Amino acid sequence: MMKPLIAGLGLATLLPALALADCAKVSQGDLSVSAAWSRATIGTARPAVFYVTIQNTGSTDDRLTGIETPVAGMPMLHETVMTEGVASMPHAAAIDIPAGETISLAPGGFHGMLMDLEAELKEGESFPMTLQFEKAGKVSIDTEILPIRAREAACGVAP
Ligand SMILES: [Cu+2]
Repeated sequence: MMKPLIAGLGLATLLPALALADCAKVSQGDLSVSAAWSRATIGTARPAVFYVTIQNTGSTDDRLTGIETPVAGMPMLHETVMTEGVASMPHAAAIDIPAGETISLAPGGFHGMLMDLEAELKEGESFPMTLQFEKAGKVSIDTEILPIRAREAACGVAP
């Protein structure tokens, strides 16, 4: 009878103090959205990036169809594709979030591209991002602005 309790607590309590802080997580319906991060920018001339992890714990596929944020006039979904050694970033109309899977928007793959920045993104600050899903609807999450050379989220994603 104690088993489920111990298993549930184990992950959180056994992590050493040095482990990364848990990412903020927003759940809605079958989806959990966490580890939203971006990079600081120099000025507003070039677009900023947006990365996030989306977990679908349900039995129905969903799709991320768009993103929206007050910090950018034209946020878009992109995919980084390598063709014969040359990287390009075609617009992604939607990103599949299959049932039972965890999809990450991460450097080198799918990402949000924040065009028409309203203001410089400053390291240590954060901004709201709203993700639009086909089935789960809109989910908003706070996006951490990491250093300009950051390669991954500054927090751990709970499984
Ligand atoms: Cu891009």
